[in-house]
Amino acid sequence: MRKPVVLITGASGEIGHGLITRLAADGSRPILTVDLKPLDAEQGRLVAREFIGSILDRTVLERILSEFEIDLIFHLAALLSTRGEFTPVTAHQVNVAGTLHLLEFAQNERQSHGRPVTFLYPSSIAAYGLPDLATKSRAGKVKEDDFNLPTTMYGCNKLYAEHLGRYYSRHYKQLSSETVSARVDFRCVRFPGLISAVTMPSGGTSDYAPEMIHEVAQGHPYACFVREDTRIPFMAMPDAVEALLRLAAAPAGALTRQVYNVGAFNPSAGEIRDLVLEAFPGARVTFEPDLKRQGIVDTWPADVDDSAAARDWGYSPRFDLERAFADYLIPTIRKQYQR
Ligand code: AKB
Repeated sequence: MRKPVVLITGASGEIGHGLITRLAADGSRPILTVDLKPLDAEQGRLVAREFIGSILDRTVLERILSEFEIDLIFHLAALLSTRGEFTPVTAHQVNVAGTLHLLEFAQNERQSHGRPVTFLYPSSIAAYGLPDLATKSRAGKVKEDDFNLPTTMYGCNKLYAEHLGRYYSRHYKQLSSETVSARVDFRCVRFPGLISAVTMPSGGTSDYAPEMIHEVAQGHPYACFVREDTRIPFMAMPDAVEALLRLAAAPAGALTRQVYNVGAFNPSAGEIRDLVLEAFPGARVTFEPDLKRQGIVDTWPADVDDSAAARDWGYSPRFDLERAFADYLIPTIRKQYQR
């Protein structure tokens, strides 16, 4: 039997960065990565093998299938909500066809080595679509099965990919003459906006929060593209990585759902500005809403109900808003830009 391996797609993105570091420190499985972009040199040294290529290219996945026994997959590759609106067909290809390839790959691994394959999928608050601001403010903490009417290509893709995961794990080839006894173990978290102290996002619509902090820390003025009163949930990146690892490690019997909300804090853009100015007095932050991007954020919930994640697998974020700024974001970002 070959040693079980973990596969990360979209590994050179923001979540991949934190996840590789954590998985490498844990050392329980060799790490394989797939991304169009190479990992940075430091991260590259932490992985057993790095495949540079597209998840849409079946030959990459076929090579991996023939050489490795994968029992854990973090499928992170995606085109985010802002970028997806400029290239919706490409977004659909990457986010839906790409996910289909990975699920098929996971099912093939499951059948070929016979052991369980856990498939971790980060979905998003973009899977929600609240019809107007009055409903958004009345809705409060939104539950997983409410307001599932996304307005972006990315949100539609995420919601559909959740259903694909459910299909592969519960109903795959249900009419086949041969009984399919072994299916993929699909588990999904719906992330809020993520804020990392070490990487900058690109192509998302929740990017105003991390952009504001990183730009100001570099001494640049920042014009925020949403209104000051805009409110959506956010989370510090270490908690996002921890959530994926915790859900991956949860006993299957404890899980009552396949898709779980996770949240940590939900400041308005104005409250984020206040914390940024506290840390960097004299910085210049203005609000110059882009009405179209604003329209997207206005359909996302002001908060999420993550009680199912807390109950089933002990989800509990380490960082609330104050801690995220005081203990993680500001000290790490300061150090980074002082270098
Ligand atoms: C985006 O803004 O598209 C992402 C997300 C909220 O999923 N950060």
